[in-house]
Amino acid sequence: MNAPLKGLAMQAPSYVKNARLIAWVAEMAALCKPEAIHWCDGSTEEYDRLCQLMVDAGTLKKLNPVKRPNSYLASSDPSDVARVEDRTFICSAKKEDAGPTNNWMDPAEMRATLQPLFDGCMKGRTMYVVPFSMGPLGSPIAHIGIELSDSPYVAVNMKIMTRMGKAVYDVLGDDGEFVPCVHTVGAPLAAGQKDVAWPCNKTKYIVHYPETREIWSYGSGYGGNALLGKKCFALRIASNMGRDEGWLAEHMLILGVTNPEGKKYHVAAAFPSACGKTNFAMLIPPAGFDGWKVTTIGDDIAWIKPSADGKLYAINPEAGYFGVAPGTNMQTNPNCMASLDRDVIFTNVALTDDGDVWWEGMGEAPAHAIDWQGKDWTPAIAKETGAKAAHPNARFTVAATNNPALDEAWDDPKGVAIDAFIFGGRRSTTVPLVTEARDWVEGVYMAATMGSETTAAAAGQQGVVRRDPFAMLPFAGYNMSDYFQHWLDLGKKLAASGAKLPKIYTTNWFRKGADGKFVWPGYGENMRVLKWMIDRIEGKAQGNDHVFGVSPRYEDLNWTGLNFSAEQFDTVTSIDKAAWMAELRLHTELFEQLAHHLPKELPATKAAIEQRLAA
Ligand code: O2Y
Ligand code: MN
Repeated sequence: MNAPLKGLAMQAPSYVKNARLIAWVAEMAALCKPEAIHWCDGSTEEYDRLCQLMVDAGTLKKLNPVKRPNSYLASSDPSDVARVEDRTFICSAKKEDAGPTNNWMDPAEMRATLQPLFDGCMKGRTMYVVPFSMGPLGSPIAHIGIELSDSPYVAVNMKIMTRMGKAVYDVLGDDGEFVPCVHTVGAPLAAGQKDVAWPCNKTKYIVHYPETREIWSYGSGYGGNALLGKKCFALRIASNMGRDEGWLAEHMLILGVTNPEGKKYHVAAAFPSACGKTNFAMLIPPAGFDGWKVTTIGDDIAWIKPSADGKLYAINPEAGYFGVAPGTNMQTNPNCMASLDRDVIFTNVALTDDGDVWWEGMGEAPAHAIDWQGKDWTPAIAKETGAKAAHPNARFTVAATNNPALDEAWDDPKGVAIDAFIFGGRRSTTVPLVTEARDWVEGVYMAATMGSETTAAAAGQQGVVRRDPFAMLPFAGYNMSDYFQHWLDLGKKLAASGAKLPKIYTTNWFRKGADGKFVWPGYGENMRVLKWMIDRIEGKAQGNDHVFGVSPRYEDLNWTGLNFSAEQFDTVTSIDKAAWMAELRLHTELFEQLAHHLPKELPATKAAIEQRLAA
């Protein structure tokens, strides 16, 4: 490992040969004025040393090595616990290119705003130079980024979340391309000033310059705000790259599904945040599905490129999972729980008295714990005050290789051929359990209009629906209507080349009954829906052709091992004409908001649905 370079000694290690990179690091060091520069090599020794440094600084606690080997707990500042969408900016040259769903600022104005904030922002701290590959090293679908950060928490999380380290420089070579990502917690230290456990700044900026493919992040040390390979690069910047170069950067998990005949399929699925995406990514088929196997390629993001054979090949650009802990347990997600046995960084969960972790929904509560804010927590305190032991957005960072259901092709540089796309919303009414689009345009319509309810719905009523097209609302790095157009163009291009396009499905696991309770059991039982999709791809399953697609009838699903009546099935699949008329009026509102460059195919599809509904 390289010892931190004291002062502004700028020499890069001899294996770093990229002139643009060396010049950029020098420029950023001159601006941010760190006390030292550390070029990360990605070694285990480096990881251990940085973790120890954070233990000494009070940022991390080492967990009981018997209960949770090689694992740590970080507790963030209470003001720095989630992505900050209102402080996230797409600074394209033209406002219309960011579109109405993104915060925009003129790039020159933003640069002028950030310049004084970044000037001296790393004083008293080490600047870590973090080289990472999004995707298998050297894959034709992968891209390289370099993150400069004054947070050792970022450096160690990036080692888990990406292919991070020295080998990246071999791929980068003398003149390879990389996405420059600068991150600071925005808390310079004056000489002799004592640091805090979780430095951050009240002022936050998460800034993307799509034309120059740059990311600048100020003021937060948490998750998607600070681990810039994830939402910032792999979605916001990469969606711009994909539009310009003819590929897709999507907020999608990727699964391998093998049927009892041994035939393997791959599906990519988009769900808005907090819709059980990690559970679906690690689904275990229920009893009665002997011979079916589900394996994980990715849990959050997919990069998908058309290949010469006319198929769409997908990779998971990430190498780890940054998942939500609360609600995860041996019933909801056994594979995830097994992944968390060791080598984990937990953030904002509770610390038990025996040096392990606990969160709401994990299982039996401990008699006492230290909550995520460092306070005493007991079930009695929780009952009295409502205090949570873990923050609802508490996270784990863990390597994909910890997942017992990891797909053997998860690291294959050529990726896996996608057979189906799934778009899943969270709706208590209206949207059926599953619907297959009859063609690509109908599928794009389903994805463009998907939504999630933000407030708890009263029995039989729906809450406020937040439209989240393609589950990309916070992550599309350009105008959403241009993004729809890109999907339509890609479909047209593939069809013109004679390719068989992946099927497109929309799902909704969240319909409620008159009692206000979820009707569909979800979790592993979603396999029943997945099987229907695979059978449809094979031409083996039937369905009911209706106003906006094809859905299974009761007899089209396999019910072995589940007591789920035809009446219950009707509750999760019925299509209510009045509710759909109202739903389509909401689609009109969405299309009005996205009117600039809205592809004509979308209102035309809506009109066709309206006609069928009226007939
Ligand atoms: O709150 C954060 O910073 C993380 S958000 C996140 C993390 C992992 C996967 N998905 C998400 C998301 O918001 O979609
Ligand atoms: Mn996500």
